[in-house]
Amino acid sequence: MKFFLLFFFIGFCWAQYEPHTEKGRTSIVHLFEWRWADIAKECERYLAPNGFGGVQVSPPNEHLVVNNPSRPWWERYQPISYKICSRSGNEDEFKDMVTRCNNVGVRIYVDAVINHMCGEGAQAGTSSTCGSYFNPQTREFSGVPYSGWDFNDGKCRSGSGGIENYNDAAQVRDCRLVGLLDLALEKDYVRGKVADYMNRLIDIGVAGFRLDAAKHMWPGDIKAILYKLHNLNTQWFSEGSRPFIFQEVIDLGGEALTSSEYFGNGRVTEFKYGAKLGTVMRKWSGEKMAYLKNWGEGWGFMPSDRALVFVDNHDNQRGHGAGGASILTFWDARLYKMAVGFMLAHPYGFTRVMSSYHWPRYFENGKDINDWVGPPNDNGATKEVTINADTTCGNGWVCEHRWRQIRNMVAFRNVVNGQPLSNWWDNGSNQVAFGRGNKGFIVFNNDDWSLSTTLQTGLPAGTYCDVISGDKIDGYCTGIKVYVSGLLTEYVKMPRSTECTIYTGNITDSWLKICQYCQRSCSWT
Ligand code: AAO
Repeated sequence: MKFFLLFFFIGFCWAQYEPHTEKGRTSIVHLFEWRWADIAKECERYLAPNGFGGVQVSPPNEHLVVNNPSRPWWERYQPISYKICSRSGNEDEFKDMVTRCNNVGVRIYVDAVINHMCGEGAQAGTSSTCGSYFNPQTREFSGVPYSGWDFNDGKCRSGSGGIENYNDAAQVRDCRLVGLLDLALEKDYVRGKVADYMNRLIDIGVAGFRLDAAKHMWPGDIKAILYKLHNLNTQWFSEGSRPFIFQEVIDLGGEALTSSEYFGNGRVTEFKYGAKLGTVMRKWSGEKMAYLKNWGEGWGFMPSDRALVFVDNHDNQRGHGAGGASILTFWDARLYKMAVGFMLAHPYGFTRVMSSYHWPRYFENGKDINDWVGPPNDNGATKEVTINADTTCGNGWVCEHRWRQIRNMVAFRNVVNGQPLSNWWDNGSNQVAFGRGNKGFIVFNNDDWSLSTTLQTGLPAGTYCDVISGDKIDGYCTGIKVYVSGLLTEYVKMPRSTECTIYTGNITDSWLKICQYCQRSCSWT
């Protein structure tokens, strides 16, 4: 009994599930490969005014510079040291970003690559973003420093030294993932170096971490590192706040490891979410939207309060990682907007929106041969994210988070936060609708015929603005206006394969919140 209580106490103390977003902000966005200077500006000019809670940033530490192929995005997942010195900018620029984003209430979450250093085959030298000497063959990383003592070479039990069998838990944790030199995280010295790095970031003001390749680390080793972490910076966070932790564990079932082993440390990425939602929206394997009625735990997902969810991520949008061809991305814009809209309207999980750049996708034998292509750049230097007159991004940046439907659904999620899913309706096929208490209502039509029906919304009577088809600007609705009488929506008519969202247009608390973000007047009724 005593043992049980002690265990429970430790787990409770250190597990960190709370993202520390500003009150009323419920989603984060991954600004994949953005420069710190651009993220700082985006926090001020766009993310804060539109109610985004935070940003997942690409790994900020010194990393390998790969020239063959030329500067792939994945070079950032090959650490050379923990100096804050990456393709996105230097330490001063990083600090400036964290300060400016925090000052407008937008949090920064760092992608922490702590399972490994660079690949075993990299050439010894100084070809890295900060020029620290390293030698993968002798395991010397002078910028940390690490030496041969600090890696798992002696511990790995596979023939090749690499992970050969995902059904062998020890191999997955102790051997090299795609040849990446596997750190001995059971060593106090290594834990200390990793914790020093994370603590420097915490002291600068970050709110938490994505733990890259968490599946390849023993949960107990992660916990030991988390123990060493500082509380968040009290300039922006309340006394005693622990960093938000979400661990990248790919668990689609059928392997030795499960996500639940990591719940004691924090949240975990739910990869089934995007894989299944993509299958439903594409209507593969006989799936249809009507089946989404019990979406969430009912579909075999982890508990909602442990899940970090997303439609696509930087790996599976280009065929890396897991999920396969069902994953929806900006390349399938119409279905993608519906899927992201569904995710943001549905109460399950903590939501992350993806924001990408264009690359010359080209399939050969079912594989994108350009899956390595890095961010828009001039001779390797990442290009600025420019903003066009119509608020879209230039210079090759996609900026899905600026797409009207996605941006407005981020606001919708904030407004309906805490409200239960209610008034589910479906036609037995791919037309579905549901509300979130009396705050908002959404309708999807992914059938090949139009939708025309009367729905119970749960909303107070009034005129509502559909924020999928338009915006509410200065009290004027540029989208479809929807009239709700009593507790019934009188009329919903939608062309095939569209969606529309309705939320309260009366001057209520929830609407005022949105107005505050937009700094617009609220005279519309
Ligand atoms: C690069 C080169 C390599 C080279 C290496 C070292 O591409 O050829 O050997 O350098 O020189 C990224 C890139 C890698 C890149 C690496 C380092 O994706 O291509 O390697 O940077 O530059 C596993 C891990 C997961 C990982 C994912 C990519 O579990 O942690 O692979 N994601 C993170 C990052 C990612 C990064 C790293 C980790 C490394 O997000 O960007 O790599 O820091 C199964 C397993 C999964 C496993 C996948 C892929 O999934 O379950 O755990 O993910 O395989 O190996 C079905 C199954 C599903 C299965 C899937 C694929 O869907 O249901 O379970 O098939 O088989």
